[in-house]
Amino acid sequence: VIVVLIVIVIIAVVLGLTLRQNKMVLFQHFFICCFCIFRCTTDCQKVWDAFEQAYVNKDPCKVAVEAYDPLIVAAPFKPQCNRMIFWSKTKDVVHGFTEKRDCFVTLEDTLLGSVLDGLTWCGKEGSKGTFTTGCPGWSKCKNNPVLSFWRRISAAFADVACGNVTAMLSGSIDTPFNSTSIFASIEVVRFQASRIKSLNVVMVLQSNCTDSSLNNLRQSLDTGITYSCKDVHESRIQECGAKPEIACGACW
Ligand code: N1C
Repeated sequence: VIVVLIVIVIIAVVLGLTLRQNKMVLFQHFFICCFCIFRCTTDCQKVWDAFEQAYVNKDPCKVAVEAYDPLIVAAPFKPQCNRMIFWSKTKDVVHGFTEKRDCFVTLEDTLLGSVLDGLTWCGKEGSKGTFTTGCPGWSKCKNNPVLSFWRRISAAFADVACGNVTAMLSGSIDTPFNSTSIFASIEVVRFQASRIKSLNVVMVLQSNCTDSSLNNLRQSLDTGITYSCKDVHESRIQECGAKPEIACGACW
């Protein structure tokens, strides 16, 4: 037993040092481990390869949204009818709630979304590496590996949306439904009436269901999808998060 323990400690130390020395390796290991923990049946190497090919050996300002198509094929989204929640400028409120109650699924609760949320990565022309520093910021160029990734997986998530779909928007900004947001420009336009019954907007942070930008949302919706909007006070969201006896459908 002692010998086995010593061997495990040595392996852990060597692995730890290697990972610390090499951020790229750390990134890959983190990614693959997360995939494996998340879904043991996923072929992690296959998913990692599909992810890498999108940006490796490329100018980090020239990564098109379509570069991630093979990644979606390798790790497709499963439809979760009546449970999917979209958001714009309300990430913290949404996740504050979804962390406590198992009512809704956000993109960050899926395999790809959870593993890459909050991370930065890019490649370099003439290099096989993945870099986590020195990557172009969003203001520098639109076709960067991180933004193209979110644009591609947001589209794939919206493509499988079905049943009654929820969207949490912020009433405390000038334009709750902003045409430049990923929600407006990529997700809403992909909602299909053949799959989706209703889009139910939950307006948080300030009442604003009467805002004129929501007319644009109604107009963007595929004919046949019912629209509704409800102003919901923060205290109600917190109450629902704290009281599992309140049914998901009765939260708002
Ligand atoms: O541009 P947004 O919001 O309207 O995008 C949000 C919308 C959600 O419905 C999600 O399904 O698009 C999806 N999405 C994410 O899940 C996500 N996680 C992290 C889009 N973007 C996501 N991010 C990062 O936040 C990413 O860096 C992206 O550009 C921002 C967009 O957030 P936003 O402007 O509040």
